[in-house]
Amino acid sequence: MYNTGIMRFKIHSDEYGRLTPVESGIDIPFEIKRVYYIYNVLSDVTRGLHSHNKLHQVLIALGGSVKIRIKTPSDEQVIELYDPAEGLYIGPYVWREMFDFSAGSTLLVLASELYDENDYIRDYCEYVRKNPLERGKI
Ligand code: T46
Repeated sequence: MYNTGIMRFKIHSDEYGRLTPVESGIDIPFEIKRVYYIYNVLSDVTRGLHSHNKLHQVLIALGGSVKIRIKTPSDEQVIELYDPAEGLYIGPYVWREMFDFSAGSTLLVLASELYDENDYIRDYCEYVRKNPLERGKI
């Protein structure tokens, strides 16, 4: 699927535990301008249900687990995040839905831009219609 991918981060492990560094522009393929985290989500809740025009993001399950459905008009995949040393990259024009949050889970998101509601496409039909990566295919 375009504009998505799993990223593996370094782990410094010793008898005192584990440490994973994540550096902007090095481990993450963009400058990190914003960080937010999603937590206290009930297990029957689905979040997301939108796409972005410009935004690049990396999602990391810092604790617990969460499933992410990533979707384009021609492809669909569900990825379970549970490893704090693993990130899911999601770029522009990929629909995302986050669900099945385990109790006490925290989803960290590193984003390439400051918050801008105008960058969201929240209607699936509009997303399909406006998606430049699908032009000529549908
Ligand atoms: C995404 C997925 C993975 C802000 O004020 N600043 C922010 O940086 C963000 C992300 C949200 N908000 C406000 C906007 C809404 O009033 O927080 C509220 C909840 O946001 P939203 O319903 O968009 O949250 P999710 O979990 O559906 O989606 C979020 C991101 O918005 C989105 O970019 O890709 O996480």
